[in-house]
Amino acid sequence: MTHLFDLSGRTALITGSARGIGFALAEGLATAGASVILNGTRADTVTEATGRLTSKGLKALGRAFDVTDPQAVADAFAQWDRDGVQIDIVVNNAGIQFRKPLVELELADWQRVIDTNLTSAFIVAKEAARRMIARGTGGKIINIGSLTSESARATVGAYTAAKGGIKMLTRAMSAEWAASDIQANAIGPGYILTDMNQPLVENAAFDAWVKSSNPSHRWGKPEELVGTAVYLSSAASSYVNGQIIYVDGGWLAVL
Ligand code: GCO
Repeated sequence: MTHLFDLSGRTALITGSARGIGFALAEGLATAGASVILNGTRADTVTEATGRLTSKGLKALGRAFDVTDPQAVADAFAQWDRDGVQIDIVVNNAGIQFRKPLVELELADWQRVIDTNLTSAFIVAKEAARRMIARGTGGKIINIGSLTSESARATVGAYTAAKGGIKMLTRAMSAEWAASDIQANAIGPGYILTDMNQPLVENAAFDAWVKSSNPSHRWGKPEELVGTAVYLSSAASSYVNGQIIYVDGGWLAVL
């Protein structure tokens, strides 16, 4: 039965994986047998993160490139083509947060959040899916959503719009790619203990709100997302398409 979740022989690209949720998912997929490719915008942090995985005997490579830049993404895939690296799994995790009321939000900041959190998923998945379809090998696309894929929170309007878009882009991908045996799904993390959320953790009122708003009465840990990522990356989810699985302590399930 465990072979269902075995990722041996698969290569997974995880965007935004030098830290936080992305790094935890890269480590988890590698532990499940995948060869992982870490990504970030800075070569030094990507190299450091990659080294943390290889020092544990895990199969990991790193490549720093800007996932919002179509040419940089095309160049990365072209290099993997030349190197004979076949990307079987893509985790579109790259994301930023920018907290400001909509009436004060500058267009440039709106665009930066949309580009990083939503458009990059389109750019990267398009390059991967074109190759998966041409090879006839199928594949896995896992987009990282959010509670804000479902419900809005004031002051994170651009992020909410992007994460809502992630849910529907995931369904659009499944509409077009399921026939090619590509399963496109999403994971919707709850409030997770990450660097991005550290200002919220340190805010006593916000911390109390998070703990009172989900029946588990606690923040989640990045490694608690790994099981769902392995499931959606594996043969165990071969007939699952267009879904978003919330890993949120039960937040969205209860009043
Ligand atoms: C915020 C947080 C959230 C979480 C997560 C919740 O400012 O409210 O950053 O956006 O990161 O997305 O699912």
